[in-house]
Amino acid sequence: SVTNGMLYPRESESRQIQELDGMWNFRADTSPSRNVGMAEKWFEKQLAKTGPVIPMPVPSSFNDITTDRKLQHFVGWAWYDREFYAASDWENKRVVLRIDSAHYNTIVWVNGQHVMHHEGGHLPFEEMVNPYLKFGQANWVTVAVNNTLTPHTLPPGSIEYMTDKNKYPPGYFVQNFEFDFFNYAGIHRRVRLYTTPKVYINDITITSRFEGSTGYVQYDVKFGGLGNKTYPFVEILDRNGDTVAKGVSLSGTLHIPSVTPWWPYSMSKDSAGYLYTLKVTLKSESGSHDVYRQQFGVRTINVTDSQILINNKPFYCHGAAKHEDSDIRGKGLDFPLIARDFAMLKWLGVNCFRTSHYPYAEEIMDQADAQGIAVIDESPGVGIRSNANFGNKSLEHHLAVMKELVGRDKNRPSVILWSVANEPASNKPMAQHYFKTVISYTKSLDPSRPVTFVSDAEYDNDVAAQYTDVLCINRYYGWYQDTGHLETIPYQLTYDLEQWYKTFKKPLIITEYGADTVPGLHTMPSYVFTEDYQVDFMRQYHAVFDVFRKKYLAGEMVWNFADFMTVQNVKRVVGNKKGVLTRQRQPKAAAHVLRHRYWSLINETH
Ligand code: GCB
Repeated sequence: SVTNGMLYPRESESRQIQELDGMWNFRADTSPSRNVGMAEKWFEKQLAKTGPVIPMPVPSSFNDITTDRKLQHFVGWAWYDREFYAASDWENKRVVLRIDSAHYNTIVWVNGQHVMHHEGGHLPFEEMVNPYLKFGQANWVTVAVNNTLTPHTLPPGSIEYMTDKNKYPPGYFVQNFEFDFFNYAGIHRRVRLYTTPKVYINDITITSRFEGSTGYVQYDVKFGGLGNKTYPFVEILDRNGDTVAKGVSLSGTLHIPSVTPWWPYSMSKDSAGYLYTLKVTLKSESGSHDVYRQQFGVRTINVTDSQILINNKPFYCHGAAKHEDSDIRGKGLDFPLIARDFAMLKWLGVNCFRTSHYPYAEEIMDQADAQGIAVIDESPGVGIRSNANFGNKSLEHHLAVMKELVGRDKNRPSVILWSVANEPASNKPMAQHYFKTVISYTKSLDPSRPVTFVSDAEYDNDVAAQYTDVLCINRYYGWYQDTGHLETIPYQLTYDLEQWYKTFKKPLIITEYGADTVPGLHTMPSYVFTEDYQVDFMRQYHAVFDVFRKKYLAGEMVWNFADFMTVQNVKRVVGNKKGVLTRQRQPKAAAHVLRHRYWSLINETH
């Protein structure tokens, strides 16, 4: 049986890629019903023939590209289309259209014919398009993306119509949600066509461990296409491209003598981010070959009642929570931004980041693997707070999303922990069954990694933390509570850490602490919103962390790596300013404090 694997599109001697990134035609359906495009079937002809279009870059959020306030805050169907050619010699191949992510609900047509439908942003989807293509001719692809959030989407939200004619213009509505970042939308990541032979490698799963100096690599290859006889050949290549192990079956265990384990860069200077390649060659009965190269690392993750162990050594996470967010492109994939972020992560000495609050682009995850930075891989389960978010329909969707996420990232050595949600209402009784189910399902998908969710509840009312392997909690003492009173931080944080540990007996990570800081504001003594306050605030937390990291504190993660956009709100000055870097990725004063601390911790470890 073939369920679609989600192998990243990679070129090989048997696979070609055709990029569809660039300027697409774009039209937002701003009609009062928000549904004229669907009713008029805009996909049946080229978009420019249905009405006015503007050029829109792919990948990018559409919100901040133009000067149009309506488009910035648009909620509804956004339509994209463009032309492309399908080479005539592709007829004998399998041609797949892959969208790495689009937010939120997406329908795709090729030459006016329905190809696929996907619910959920932040994760890839694809379909074989041979039946819809005109080979050796021009084709066109239409993508309609709707960013409307409902109580059952992840993240959830709702639309509220304001009908008081004395207060609001006709048709006025607001989109409500309980998460603190701008609901950017559009085709956020790359769009590609790729080809494979008709009998093809559909999925590869790799897990690893080592004993002494020998690495054991368990692999499982799934193939797709007609015929049931295949002749597989697998080999493991080291970093230099030398073959270190071979096999001739679809699944098995290969041995690597004198293996080099994958380490975070904070734990090893020489083998940080060491990646092997599993080269899979699949010969079919008809003689065609498919070749795919899957990178992986050899490493283990274990959790005791007070520590996270990587390769049996304690790992202390000194990290940051991030966002996919920047000027103009919003959540759109951007290579210069990725490179800059990793340069700044290393400059800061960050050895671990959380993909708050949704799965990040595969190109980002590739860098974490290769540069040796650990990742807490989070699902888009953020803002699950109202009763309507805990029903069966929501739960089913959450499980489906976890399956897509684990399917996409399962082979990544950087991923040390799955986070199924951020700050759900885990103090509500209904959260117990919901998270018990999501966490145990995630463990069944991937028994090799610990699972958590991030809590903002209290040690004495959280009903879901008991199901996690690692406790993750967000705390804002001296910010949202006792604002400006730095002297309360050590008392409240110490008491809290002690109580959580006493209650659950699990390693603990403070996954968020932070203070909004407008760059350039200074006062002495420090005052909230100044750079000086962010520095003083962080020093209070760090003193407590230093006591507890010798016990059961397994990590500290500042909120946030960089400033990011939010909805307009009286608590937010053009977005959330808790970054230690500005949105343009330049340091505030606190960044220097963090850098000093994190690099001392690294030097302690080395
Ligand atoms: C939190 C949320 C995060 C917010 C942050 C804040 O607890 O997890 O998404 O941005 O607080 O700054 O309020």
